[in-house]
Amino acid sequence: MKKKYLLALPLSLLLVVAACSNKNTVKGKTGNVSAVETTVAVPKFNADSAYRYVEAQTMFGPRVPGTDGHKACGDYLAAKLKEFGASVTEQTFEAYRYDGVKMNGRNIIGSYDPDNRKRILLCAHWDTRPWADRDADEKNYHTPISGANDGASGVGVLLEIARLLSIEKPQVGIDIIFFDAEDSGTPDFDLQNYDENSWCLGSQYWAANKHVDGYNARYGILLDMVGAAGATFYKEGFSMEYASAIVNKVWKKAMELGHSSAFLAERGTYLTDDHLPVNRTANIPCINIVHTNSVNSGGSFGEFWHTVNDNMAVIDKNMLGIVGETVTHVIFSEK
Ligand code: AHN
Ligand code: ZN
Repeated sequence: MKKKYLLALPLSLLLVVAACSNKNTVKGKTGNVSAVETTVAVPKFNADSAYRYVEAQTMFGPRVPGTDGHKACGDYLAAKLKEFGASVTEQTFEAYRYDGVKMNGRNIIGSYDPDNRKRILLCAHWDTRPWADRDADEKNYHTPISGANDGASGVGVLLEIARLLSIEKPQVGIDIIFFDAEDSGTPDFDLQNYDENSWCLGSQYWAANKHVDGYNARYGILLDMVGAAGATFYKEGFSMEYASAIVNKVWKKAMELGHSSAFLAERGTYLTDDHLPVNRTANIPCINIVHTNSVNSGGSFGEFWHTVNDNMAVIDKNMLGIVGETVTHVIFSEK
C-alpha cells in the first residue's frame, strides 16, 4: 500500500505542474476553464521589410497589364508568396478596357492553412495605372505611373504579412489576393466614354470565379494607398454599408495600438474599389482601408493620386508599419 501512495503523489504533482505551465489555457466567457483555446503570440510587423517589398515592385517599372514589367512583377509576387510558404493559385483572365482594348489579367492568390474553414481574406491590387491623367501637366496624361502608393503599398504590406505567416500561424486560415487590372478605369481625358465597370476587373473576375469552389471567408480587408506620409483613413461608405462591424473592429484595434491619427473615427466617401465585387458578387463582407481626404474637403485622394509623383518619394515606412501592425493584430486576434 505504501508503495502505491509514493507513486500517486509525484504523479498528481506532475499533473498540477503540467496544468499550471499550460499558458495556452484561457478562461471561457463563463469564467470556467472551457475547452482548451490557444493564444498565439502576435508577430512583429517589420516596416523596413514592407518598404523593401514596395520598392522591389517599383523597380520593375509601371505594372501595366500587357507589359514586360507587369509580367516580371507578377512572377516576383508569386515567387515571394511561395517562398513564404503559401499555396499559390493564379487566375488568368481576359477583360476589356473601357476603350475596348483587350487585357490579359492575372490574379495571384496565396493561401495559408487552406483546410481551415475559418478564413480571412486580405487583398490589394498589384497593377498600376497606364495614365497619369490627374497630373498637373497635360503632357504627362499618357505616362504610366510608378504606383508606389497606388498599388505597391498595399501589396508590400501584405507581402510582409505573408513573411510573418511563414513564421507564426494564426488560428484562422488566410488568403492573400493580389488583384490585377484594378486601375485601368476610364481616364479623365476620355470621360465621354466613362464606364463605371471599367475599374476593378481582377476583383470582378475573382468574385464571379473564386479560386476554390464554394470559397467563403468571415470577412475581407482591402488595402489601397496605405503608404503615404500623413495618410488618413476614413470609414469608407460601402465598407460601412456592407461590413460596419469589421470596420469598427479594425479601427478599435488601430486605436488600441495608438494609431488614431491615421485611422479616423469619421465617415468617408463611397468608393468604387476592389472591395465592391467582394461584397456584392462574392457576398463576403469586405472593408477598404484607403487613403482619402475628409468628406468635407471633397473626399478625394492624395495630391499624388494618378500623377507621375506617385513614386517612392511619397512612401513613408512608418505609415506602412501603422497599417501592417493593425492588420497583423486583427488577424492574430481571430479565434
Ligand atoms: C474611382 O476613382 C472610381 N475609384 C478609385 C479606385 C482606385 C483607383 N483606387 C486606386 N486607384
Ligand atoms: Zn489608382
